[in-house]
Amino acid sequence: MYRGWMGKISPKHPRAESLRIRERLVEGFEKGIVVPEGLAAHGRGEAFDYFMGEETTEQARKAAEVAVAMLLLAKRPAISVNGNVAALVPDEVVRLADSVGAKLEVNLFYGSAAREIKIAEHLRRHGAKEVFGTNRKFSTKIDEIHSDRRKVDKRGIAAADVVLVPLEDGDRTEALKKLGKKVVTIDLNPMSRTARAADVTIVDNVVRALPIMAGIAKKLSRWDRAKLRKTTGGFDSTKNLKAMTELMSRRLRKISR
Ligand code: PTJ
Repeated sequence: MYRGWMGKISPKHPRAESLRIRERLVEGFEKGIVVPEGLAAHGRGEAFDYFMGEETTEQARKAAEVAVAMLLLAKRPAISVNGNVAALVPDEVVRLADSVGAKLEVNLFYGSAAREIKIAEHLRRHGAKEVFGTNRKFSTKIDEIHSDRRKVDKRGIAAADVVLVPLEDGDRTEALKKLGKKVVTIDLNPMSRTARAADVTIVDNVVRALPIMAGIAKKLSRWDRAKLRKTTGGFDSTKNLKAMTELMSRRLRKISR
């Protein structure tokens, strides 16, 4: 069995942090939490992160604040967790759900009952009190979604008014929006369909964005609703995404000079 390079990466290696993140995913793969396709998806994310300078931008920080305010204003917020998110940021996703009062739900593109259970157990080991998405008794379908992600929990994503879908694929955001839900995403690719369809897109790596969001949530949970509404009001997601693509192309021009 491949045992990975955990602990063998020198802190002096110029790409040590990036290599450590990869190893967390490989470990998740070994545990049956991450699918092999999740490793490829991470590679695509890494490329965009490289263009961004592997730093959280001012735009991403602003979008994260708006996203947290939106989750706090929601009546029934939910956070959707896939294999990559569970492997990369289990503590932070649990902490964010606690701070904003959101339901945590396992929802997979490559659906598998065994993996759902593994991910739910993993999240519980990282402090989650309740994880939805594994009990068939509460399972329902969103017909507009054309992947395994259509299977949702009646008490979680199905009932939610605001859903956070970090590191997402395909058509789900559009389908959730058609059902009248507000959608927040974290996606390193500002050009993806999800990034463009969401109400708020945080163009950042989940390994940076989720801890930042958990920190913001601690602060904003003390704010009154009027102040939260002021934070969400006037946010222009298209403008925010445009600023991100411009930043990436400026960096590309600089690198290729
Ligand atoms: O665990 P499952 O079955 O739900 O499957 C999860 C994956 C990620 C395999 C599935 O959702 C998938 O195939 O996703 P895509 O279509 O590859 O899209 C993932 C998006 O997330 C792409 O736009 C990537 O650029 C982006 N991405 C990848 N890694 C990160 C990321 N965004 C933020 N942080 C990352 N670490």
